[in-house]
Amino acid sequence: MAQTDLPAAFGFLASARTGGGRIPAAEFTTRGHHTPLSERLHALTVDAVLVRPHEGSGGAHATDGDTLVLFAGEIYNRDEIDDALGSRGHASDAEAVIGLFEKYGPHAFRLINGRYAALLLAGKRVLAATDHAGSVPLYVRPEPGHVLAATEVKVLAEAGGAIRGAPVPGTRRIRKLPGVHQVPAGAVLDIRVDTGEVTVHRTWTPPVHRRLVTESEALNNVRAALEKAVIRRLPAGGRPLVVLSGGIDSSAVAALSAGAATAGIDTLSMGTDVSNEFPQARVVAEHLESRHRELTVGSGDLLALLPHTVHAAESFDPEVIEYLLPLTALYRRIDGPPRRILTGYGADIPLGGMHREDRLPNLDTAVVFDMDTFDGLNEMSPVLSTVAGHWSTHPYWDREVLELLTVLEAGLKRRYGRDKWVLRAAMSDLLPAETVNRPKLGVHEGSGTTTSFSLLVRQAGGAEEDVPAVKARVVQQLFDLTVVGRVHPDDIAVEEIIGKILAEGRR
Ligand code: AMP
Ligand code: PCX
Ligand code: MG
Repeated sequence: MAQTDLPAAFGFLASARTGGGRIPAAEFTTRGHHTPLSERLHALTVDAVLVRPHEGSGGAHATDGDTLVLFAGEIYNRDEIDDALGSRGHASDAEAVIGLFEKYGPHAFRLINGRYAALLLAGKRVLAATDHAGSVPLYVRPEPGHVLAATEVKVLAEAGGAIRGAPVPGTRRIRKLPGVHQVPAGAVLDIRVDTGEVTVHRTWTPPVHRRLVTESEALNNVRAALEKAVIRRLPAGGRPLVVLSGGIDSSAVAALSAGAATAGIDTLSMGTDVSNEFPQARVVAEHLESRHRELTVGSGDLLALLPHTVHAAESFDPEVIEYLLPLTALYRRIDGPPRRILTGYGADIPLGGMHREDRLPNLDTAVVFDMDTFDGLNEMSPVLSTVAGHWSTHPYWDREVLELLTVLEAGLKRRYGRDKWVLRAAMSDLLPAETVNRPKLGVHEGSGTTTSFSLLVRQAGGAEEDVPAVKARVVQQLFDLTVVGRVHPDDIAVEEIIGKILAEGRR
C-alpha cells in the first residue's frame, strides 16, 4: 500500500548507456512535476525524468550499491513483501523492489501484486518490468550501448533516428516506431546494455485451469478477495472517488469502499445528452449515502475527445477506444486536487460479462479469448486519468481477484439465467436488490458512445456496413498523428479525418 494518497510517481523516462547517447525531451501526456535524476553506476550512466503527482523527489527511486530502481505506480501486497524481507516500516515501494531483487534476483517481479512499471539497473543490465496486467504500459528501445525506456511511447517517438534492430521474440513492436518494443503484461525484459540483447521472462500468465467449488465457497472467496483489493486501494485518510455506472461491477466497488473508508466516499456518474444511467447510479449512491455527482457531456464534446483518448491510452483498438472515451471525458472533468479513483473496470473480462448467451462452453471460450488478448490494449492505463492529475486503480484486476475470478468454472459465472452470478450473489447483502439483479450495459452503450461515433461516420457519408472499418481507420490515424507524430489532440478535427478516410475509400 502506498504511504501517501498517491503513488510517488505516475511515470518515467530513463536512458541507460555505456557510452554516449542522448535523452529525448520528456513530453508526457501525464500531468505532474518532472524530477530529473542522474546517476553514475559502475558500468552505466543513467539519466531519467520521473513524473510525480507532488513536488519533491522521494519514494519513486531507490539506490543500493550498484543497483538503481525507478518505480511508477504502487504495490498492493507490501505487507507480504515486508514479512518476507523481515522489514517493517515506511520504506518506499522502490526500496521494497530493491530488497526483493537482492533476495530473489529477477524473480522479484513474480512476487509483486501491484499496478506498476519498474526499471531496475544493475551491472550492465536493465530490467524492465510490468505488473501481471501490464496495467502501467512500459516501452523500451534497446540499442547496443544505449537503452531508452518510458511509460509513454510518445516520449520514445520523440527520440527519433532509431534503428529497426532485430525483433525481440515475445514482445510487440510499435506501429511506425522502429526499434521500440512494449514490455508484455506480466514480464521482465532483461536487457544487456552493452549489446542491446534482450531476454524475456514471464512473471505471470492467465490461469487456464478451472475450479469446481460450491456456491457458498465461491461467493465467500469472491467477497473476501474483492474487499481486500478495495481496502488496499483506498486512500490512507481521505475520501476515495468511485466512478459509478450503477452496474454491479462499480456498485460492488462503491459498496465495499463505503464499508471501509472511514471518511466516507464520493461517487461520480457520467452520461451524455443522448443517453445516461443516472437513475440506476442514484439508487446506489443513495443506498450507500455517498457524496454523489452527475456529469452530463454533450455527445459532440465527447466525440471531440477521441484524439485525446488515443493520445492517452496509446492504443488503436477501436472497441477499446469506445470503452475509454466516456471515461476520458469523466476523468478530465474531475477538477480540484488530485484524487484516488476506484473503478469497476475489467470485471467483465474474467467473468465473461460481455457474453450474452446461456451456453457455458461458449462463455469459457470468451473468457479464454479475452484473457489471451488484453495485452497491449492499454485499456487500464493510468494515463487516462493522470492526464488530469488523478490516479485510477481497478480492484477487479488485482492479481488475486483476477486469478480467483478467472479460475471459477463457467457455471458460477452464468447461473440461474444471470450473468456474473457469483459477483451478484457475493454482493447481495450490501446493495439494493434492483442493482444486484439488473443486467448492465457496457460503458460505451450506457453513455451512447458507440451510437454517437457511428452516427458521426454515417453523417459524413459513410455507409452502414462500412462503419466498423471506418472507425478502425480513424483510431489508427489518430494514433499515427497524436502518438507517432506528436500532434496535439486539441489540434485535430475528427470529422476531417473521417472525411478523408471516406474520400480515400471512394477513390
Ligand atoms: P462497465 O464495464 O461498463 O461497467 O465500465 C467499466 C467501469 O467504468 C465501470 O465499472 C465504472 O467504474 C466505470 N463507468 C462506466 N460507465 C460509467 C458511467 N456512466 N459513469 C461513471 N463511471 C462509469
Ligand atoms: N468493459 C469491459 C472490458 C472491455 C473488454 N476488454 C477486453 N476484452 N480486453 C470491462 O469493464 O470488463 C465494458 C466496458 O464492459 C469496458
Ligand atoms: Mg463492467
